[in-house]
Amino acid sequence: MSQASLDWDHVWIGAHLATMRTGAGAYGALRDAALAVKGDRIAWIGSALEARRRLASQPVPSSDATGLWITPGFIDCHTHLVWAGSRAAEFEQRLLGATYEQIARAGGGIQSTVDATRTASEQSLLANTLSRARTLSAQGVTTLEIKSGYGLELDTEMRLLRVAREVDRHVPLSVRTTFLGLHALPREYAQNRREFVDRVSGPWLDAIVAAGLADAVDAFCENVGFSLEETGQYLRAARAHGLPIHLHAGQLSDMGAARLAAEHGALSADHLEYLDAGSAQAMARSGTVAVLLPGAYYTLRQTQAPPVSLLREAGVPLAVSTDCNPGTSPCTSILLMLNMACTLFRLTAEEALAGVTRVAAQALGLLGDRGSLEVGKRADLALWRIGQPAELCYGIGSNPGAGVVVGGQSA
Ligand code: DI6
Ligand code: FE
Repeated sequence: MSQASLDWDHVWIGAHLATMRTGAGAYGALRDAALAVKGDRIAWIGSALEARRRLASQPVPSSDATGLWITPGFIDCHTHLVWAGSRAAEFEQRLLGATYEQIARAGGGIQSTVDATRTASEQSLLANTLSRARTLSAQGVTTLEIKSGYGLELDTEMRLLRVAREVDRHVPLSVRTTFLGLHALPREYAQNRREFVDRVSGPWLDAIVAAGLADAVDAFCENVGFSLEETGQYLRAARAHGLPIHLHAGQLSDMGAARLAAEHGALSADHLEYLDAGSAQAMARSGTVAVLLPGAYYTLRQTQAPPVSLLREAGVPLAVSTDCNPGTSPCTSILLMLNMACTLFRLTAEEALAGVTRVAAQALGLLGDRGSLEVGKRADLALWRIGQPAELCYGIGSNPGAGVVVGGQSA
């Protein structure tokens, strides 16, 4: 044969691909297609016919994927996956009328999870976290961001980040870690906010960076969290270390946090129920992604949805994530988030799907490497038994997952 030898390790033949490439039509869809991998990269994308023609002369291990859809592996770009204990009692209090803010101010809320987490062993934290990560993996998640934030003392924060870093040794996905240093003011600093913020922004951050435990930072800039000034101090310290920034912004009130995120060139500003047009434009200028978290909106029974049309008009990319956490989004279903992003926030199905693939990759600073099916990108795939991509958003509680491929390997 004159044809150059096929440099493929494996090829999936016959599937429809939702490549999620921009400018390639709805969902970047390719029907009756084939996708080949070499090592951990996508090596070739083309028609099933062409793949079969090439294989006729040069056999390569292949899978018949006829009737399946393949999307980029899902990216859950905002989770607080490592915690101990349960907040079911708080859920019951809220059913009786207490608000999230009232519970937080009375020393419950995040502080109660901190109490349970500080006394939990690394082993039990890992077991809980792996169980959550496996549930996400079964729904097509191949990249998972995990924040710390339930330690609020250096040792425990480091333990949470170590557990997070351990997850991808046991579950087929890759993890990005975020040091959420300013999540809540722990009780022992109740009279000493200043000292806490100084420590988190100084020696704690230094130690976490030195140990290589964080890929990014985050803070809860909110009336029950930290002020603009406190958050700004922390973000400046993070930038001095060269760490990318995410920010919980505009979840319960508009304090100007999204604008602060934009000023610091943040990768993402997350939640954004409370956001004005000027801040949306600032985010667009700085290339900051809006991460929408319908699970928290739903759990807190909020009534003001993020201003999606403002964000669209400004040209801010929209990501979608679980926010998996024990207080406001005890949710390990990225598929349910797709549904809620559409039903509660009125995203189109294609926007929602982009929000857990291409745009979520951008929110983690990984767009050049993953988030769409393109030659050269990481071979992270999710396989689905569906007739059309919108079914991923339309179903409630079903899971049409037919497996994932992570770094070129079927899992
Ligand atoms: N916003 C949230 O929704 C979670 N953290 C945050 O900053 C809630 C965390 C919790 O209530 O445990
Ligand atoms: Fe969160």
